[in-house]
Amino acid sequence: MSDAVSDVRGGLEEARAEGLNKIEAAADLAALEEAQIRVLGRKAPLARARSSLKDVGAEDRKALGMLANEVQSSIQDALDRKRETFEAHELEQRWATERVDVTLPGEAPPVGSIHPLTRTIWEIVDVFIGMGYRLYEGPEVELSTYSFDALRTPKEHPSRSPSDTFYIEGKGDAVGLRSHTSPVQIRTLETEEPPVYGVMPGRCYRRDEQDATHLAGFTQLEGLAVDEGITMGDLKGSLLEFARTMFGRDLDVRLRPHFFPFTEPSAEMDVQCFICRGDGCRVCKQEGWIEILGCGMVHPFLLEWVGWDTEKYTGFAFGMGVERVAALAHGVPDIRYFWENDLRMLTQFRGPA
Ligand code: 2NL
Repeated sequence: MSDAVSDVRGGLEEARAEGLNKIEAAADLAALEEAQIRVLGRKAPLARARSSLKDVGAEDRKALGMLANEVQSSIQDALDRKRETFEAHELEQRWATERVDVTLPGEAPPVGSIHPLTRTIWEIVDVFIGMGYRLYEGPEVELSTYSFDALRTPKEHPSRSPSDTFYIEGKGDAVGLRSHTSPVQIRTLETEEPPVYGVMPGRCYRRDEQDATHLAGFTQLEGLAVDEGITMGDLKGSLLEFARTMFGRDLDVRLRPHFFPFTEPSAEMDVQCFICRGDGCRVCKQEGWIEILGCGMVHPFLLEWVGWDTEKYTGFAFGMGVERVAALAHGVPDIRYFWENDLRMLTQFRGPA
């Protein structure tokens, strides 16, 4: 055997041994990719041994060529097997670390809830919608014409003074923040045709010193029924129905004479104490009764002001503080709690809307 033949054969066997060693030594996929270049690349021992095939005679070249191919495929097999081992291992690792238990409970996002004052408005409005009333709203910045003049409130009335009402700068006493929702009722009578049955909830503003029962920004809900032949009996029956739905089916109401410029006669309505049913307790301050709203028969002056026939039409109206009703219904001791945005307070009112 010529020297050239044994040189090529030796080179091929060396390339095989060195190749298999390098592959065996690779510790991970990256090292294996590198080893592949070094054992099968253009400058690898195998490639060099192949190029020396041209130095042997034609009679030996075929056998050595076959040997070269056999070395190449044994190296390729070793690479493939090693790569499969690494890939299987990597997959196992991912199964272990990336496994997701889809049966675990999810992380619930924080859920909001309807503000107790909004909910109280909805409840009150619902009672009157059930009796055929419609919902009306109006501006919070209001003309004194609608806030006071149309409502029989004389120029010198204390509620009109700038120490009681917020006025808009540059408008004198002509435009201010409404101090009640009555102007919405006037606007409604002005734009609707008789009869009118309406409830008017909304924000109102007064320059009050704030305490447990007074806020400078608060919520009122007024109601109005004007039709042919409306009497004080309709007033009492309708407001009794409201009080019973809101505070308890078996409770009674009573009317005490009072004064409002826009109603005549006027009254304040009390509901029997829903805690002690009249015996006297801490909630009703030993009275047995709890004041819940003001009401009366619409003064003919107002109907005349909007041009309605006062011989044909009469009506009753009422107004209540929503904070007060909500505080009574839920045992909240201080109406400022409704406006502090303290979730410890507000989340207690969570429930179906
Ligand atoms: C109260 C008393 C009241 C009215 C509001 C009213 C409105 C018109 C005509 C007649 Cl357009 N009346 N509103 C009537 C009586 C009482 O509110 O204590 N509110 C918190």
